[in-house]
Amino acid sequence: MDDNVLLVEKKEGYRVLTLNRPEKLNSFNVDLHEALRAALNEVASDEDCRAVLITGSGRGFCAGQDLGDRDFSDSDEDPDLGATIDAWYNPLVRQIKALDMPVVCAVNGVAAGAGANIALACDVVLAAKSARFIQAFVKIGLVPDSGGTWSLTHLLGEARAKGLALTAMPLMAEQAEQWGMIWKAIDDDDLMAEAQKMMEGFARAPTVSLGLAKKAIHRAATNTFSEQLDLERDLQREAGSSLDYREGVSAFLEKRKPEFTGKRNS
Ligand code: T3D
Repeated sequence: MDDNVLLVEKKEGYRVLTLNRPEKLNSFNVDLHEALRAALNEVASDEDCRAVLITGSGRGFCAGQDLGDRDFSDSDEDPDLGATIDAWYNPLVRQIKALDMPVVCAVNGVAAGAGANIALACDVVLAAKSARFIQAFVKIGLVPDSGGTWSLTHLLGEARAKGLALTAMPLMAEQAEQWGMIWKAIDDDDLMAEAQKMMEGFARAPTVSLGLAKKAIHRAATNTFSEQLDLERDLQREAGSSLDYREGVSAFLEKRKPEFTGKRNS
């Protein structure tokens, strides 16, 4: 395995994961999948890690699947792309969704194919103004994957989801922000500084409550209003027994800044 395909930086309270195959616009090969899976597993089991930042090196964020690994010109057999989705892309986006802490994506350049949809699976998407999102799949005869049909439909509605998926039209970061597909488009030179600032905030945040809020918002996509009220009650009960809730209230009453530990176990 090539160890260099993913750069992992341990910061105080958070992790920065940088996709690092710049000459291929950080497209995914098996090495990159394996490295990212291992890094996210490690994050999930690290009590001191309270947030994750995913970004890319070079001029692109991620161009999806490395098509160099999909050269079937010498073979008559049909490839089983469902198997690679099962093995890699679906577990990856499920892993991102299931992490009980914020996952921020800093889209530093073009995000195409699964690269676009992995970004959309993150909790907060920041993007350089020069970045573009492309549902490139139809250009090679595929359908959007990595949760793209779900994310686009929920974030944008059917008309825009279909427009992007069926035409593969590039969507610039500022338009993506205006449409509500991402949180914020940022001047290129300021992207990483803003992302780091956000991460430093998350590293001092009440992590349990952030994780529970993330979970509740995911469930809102399928729950009825009444089911959601019940879920909020249950999650509030859980949040209310966290150390950070005690600290938050004490700090408010004592008119001081709270010092949240983010500990998941009281
Ligand atoms: O297969 C399965 O397991 C199923 C799962 C599929 C998931 C998917 O993601 S399918 C979609 C795969 N991705 C694409 O179809 C996107 C292909 N790339 C592009 O359309 C363009 O590169 C971009 C629009 C992303 C960027 O265009 P541009 O003009 O800025 O850059 P470029 O010149 O096309 O690319 C720069 C280099 O990166 C170039 O290499 P070279 O010629 O300088 O040696 C190019 O070949 C390489 N590159 C870009 N994307 C990929 C790639 N190499 C391998 N795979 C890529 N996906």
